[in-house]
Amino acid sequence: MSSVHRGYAALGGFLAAGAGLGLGELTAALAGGTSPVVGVGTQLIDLAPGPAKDWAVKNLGTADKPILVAGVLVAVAVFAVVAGFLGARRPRVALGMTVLLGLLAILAAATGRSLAGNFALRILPGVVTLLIATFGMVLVLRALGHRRFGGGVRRKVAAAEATTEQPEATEQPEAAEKPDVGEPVFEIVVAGKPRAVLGAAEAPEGFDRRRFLGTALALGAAGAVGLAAARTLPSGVDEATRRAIRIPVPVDRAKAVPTGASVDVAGVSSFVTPNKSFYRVDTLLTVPKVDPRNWELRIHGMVDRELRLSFADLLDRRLIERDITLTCVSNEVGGPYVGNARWIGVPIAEILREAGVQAGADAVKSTSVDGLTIGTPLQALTDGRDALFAVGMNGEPLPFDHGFPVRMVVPGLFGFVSATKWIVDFEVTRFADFTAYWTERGWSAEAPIKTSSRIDVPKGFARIKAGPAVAAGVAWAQRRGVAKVEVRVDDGPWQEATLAAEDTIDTWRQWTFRWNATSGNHRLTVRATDGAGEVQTDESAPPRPNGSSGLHNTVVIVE
Ligand SMILES: Nc1nc2c(c(=O)[nH]1)N[C@H]1C(S)=C(S)[C@@H](COP(=O)(O)O)O[C@H]1N2
Ligand SMILES: [Mo]
Repeated sequence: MSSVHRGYAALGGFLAAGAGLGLGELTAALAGGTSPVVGVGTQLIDLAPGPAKDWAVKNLGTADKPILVAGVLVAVAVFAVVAGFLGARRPRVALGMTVLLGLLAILAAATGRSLAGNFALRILPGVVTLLIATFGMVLVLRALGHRRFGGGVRRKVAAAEATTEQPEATEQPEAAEKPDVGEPVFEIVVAGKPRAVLGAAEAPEGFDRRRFLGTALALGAAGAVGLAAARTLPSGVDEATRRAIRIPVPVDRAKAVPTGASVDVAGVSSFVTPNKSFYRVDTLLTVPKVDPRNWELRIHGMVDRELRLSFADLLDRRLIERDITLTCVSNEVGGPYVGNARWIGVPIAEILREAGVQAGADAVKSTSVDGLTIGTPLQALTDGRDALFAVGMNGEPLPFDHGFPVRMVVPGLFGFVSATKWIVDFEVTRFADFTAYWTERGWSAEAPIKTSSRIDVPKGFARIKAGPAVAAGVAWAQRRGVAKVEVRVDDGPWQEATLAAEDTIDTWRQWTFRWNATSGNHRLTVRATDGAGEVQTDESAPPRPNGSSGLHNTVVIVE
């Protein structure tokens, strides 16, 4: 068999899988259900061992998702090319591999995280992928000339008809047409139709270039059109709809941020983090665009009265506005996963009061639209802090990336145990009765924020001039507040930095430190003391299981 032939086969395998994937994605876009690519990718996220995920968060940041999607696509492409290539000689292997690919999509959809919902719809795109890819592969094998798949039949039947006058010619009519395989092709005749006995002896002597090109074109078009349409079809509500939503003015406004809360040093994190640069951490490959008109929050579990709140119901309630700093447990010492925003929302405590919490409950299990669960201590929602069902962020409806239309925000707890984005379900329960998504993966069930501080300027290995110099940064200890920040140069004594004005104990606080830089390399180290008098620990801990600790330092080159 020629390598040209194998090349066609490989291309055919690629196009068959592409057609399956394209139409599967299109089905997901049109009908709902789990997109094959997203379903498989999400399962990879959920099944990835903790260290792999930590590595991805640390080294890839937000780019981890496009990289994962690209990885899935490349893996599928390679697999399909190999399947097609093998199909040149071993059609059943090619077919088996193609079916496997479809089954993978179905399996991911069937077992992946999701809300209880329509199971058949969930796996439908995977089923479409399996059927189309398999059918496409059959067409490819047929064009390649595998007679079991109808290939070569045209010619064979024609040959059989043409040779009725000379029956002896049907013995091995293809032997002459077979350029590069010397073995004889064995043939059995069932009900008058010639069938090939598959095996190494069989060669696609009936390769039909015209049929192959037609098949390739059809499959390629199906794949390309399917993928393109799936990408461009609007999914959920659009940005204009989101922007057009008017959040009522809260009855209880946040007090103005004190002017002294922002220091005038270039490079320090702005006191309010703009939405577009606010860090984003979640496990979703595609950001949900939930339509607020269909959104509903179910409050149930250990409550006297189950509540169902629409988005309009929430906006009609008493809204409050608060500045709250959000922190991710995955943040390394000195890392970027912390941001401060002005939120508008409904106090969760008021809704819990209305529902009536029953004795014995100690937790809330909240679930997002994609089925991810987060566990939060009930106490943090009822002890008087401003735990919110947030609808607004920095003067606009929540951005899609940050949980539109509604998310939780709870001061003093890491995001993974409190800040459920795209929330749809809120169940009052007990920690003993469930395990939340991250807890299942080795993170703590409960995780208050650790007192932390960061040097923003100078950046590591910055070159500065000898003489009076300034360092600046932020420190945070939500719920406790920041009472003091100290900096030390090399192994010198701890010296008090100047604190910017405090907004609230739930927000971070900027600091500046003026020092006399002498030439040479110097290491600046920072530590904070919280409002309870607790000094930030210098003991290093990695993010897992309940947040990093240790002191941030920066080396500066003084010239
Ligand atoms: N639905 C959902 N909500 C989620 C997450 C998630 O993966 N899915 N991640 C949590 C984590 S770990 C953090 S730190 C915050 C981050 O919120 P942000 O992306 O708006 O900064 O959201 C939390 N809420
Ligand atoms: Mo997080």
